[in-house]
Amino acid sequence: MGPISIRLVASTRSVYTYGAKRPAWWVFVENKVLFKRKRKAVKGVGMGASVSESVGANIGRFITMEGTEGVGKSTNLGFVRDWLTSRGIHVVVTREPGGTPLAEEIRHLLLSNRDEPVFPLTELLLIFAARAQHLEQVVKPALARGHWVLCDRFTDSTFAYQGGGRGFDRAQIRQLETLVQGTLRPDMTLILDIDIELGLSRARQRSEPDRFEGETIAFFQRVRGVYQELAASAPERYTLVDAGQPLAAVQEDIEQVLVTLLDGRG
Ligand code: T5A
Repeated sequence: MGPISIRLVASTRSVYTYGAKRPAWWVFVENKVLFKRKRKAVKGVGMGASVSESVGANIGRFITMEGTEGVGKSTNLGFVRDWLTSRGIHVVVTREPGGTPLAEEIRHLLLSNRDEPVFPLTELLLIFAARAQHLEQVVKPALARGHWVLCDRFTDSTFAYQGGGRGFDRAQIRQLETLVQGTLRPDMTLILDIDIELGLSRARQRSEPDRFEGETIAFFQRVRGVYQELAASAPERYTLVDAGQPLAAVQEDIEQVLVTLLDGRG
């Protein structure tokens, strides 16, 4: 049997929202809460906290799932959630754009087909607006509680779709990333990789094309190209999984990544 992990975690005020009662500190043994002490939060504290203030409280793990259309993110997110949960890890599953009522409204604005053209800058800013809300309300509080956050798409989608697809300069996206996230980045990102036409055909079998799914094959090839570049640029953070395989084989590959991640946790 390997060493047992014990962690004492103190909260900062910035993780509290809505004046609810929240634990002030926790003792984790093997990622399960053994003991927690509660205190009453001050009403409204945390609503305006900056990302950088909360980064110090990032004690859970932040895992993101990425890929082009119909690649199987939602399907495999459920697999990852069940796999982690069965090992006693508290998992919060969420998505982008979306994850809070306001951010879901922005998602609806972004995905619906409309007659008025949506300018690339409008799209980019809406995505980061939704992200700012989602981070403050869901992601940072969950991480600070020691929960693992499993997010269907995050800022790598912005680099891939708005950067690769729409042609935005990567440096401009990085500026917004820093403004909205501070230093917060996912701990691990699974990029599901698939032939574009195969993915689109899977997505179209499931539902009517949304505003993004109406884009050209060339657009999605650029998106895929950025994902492949990201994976090659930082193998310690990204794993590229061949999502064109039968589902069982895809999930075997994902399981290998999760085993490695759990082996390496502090
Ligand atoms: N966006 C998002 C940006 O442009 N910038 C950003 O910063 C962000 C955050 C969001 C859109 O917003 C854009 C990108 C997106 O276009 P979305 O719903 O998150 O949209 O993304 P989609 O790719 O449209 O999600 P889908 O729900 O269509 O696809 P999934 O979740 O990847 O696929 P899933 O799991 O639903 O699977 C699709 C079908 O394939 C089957 C499933 O059963 C399902 O029927 N399937 C398989 N079949 C055979 N073999 C396998 N291995 C299979 N895996 C899944």
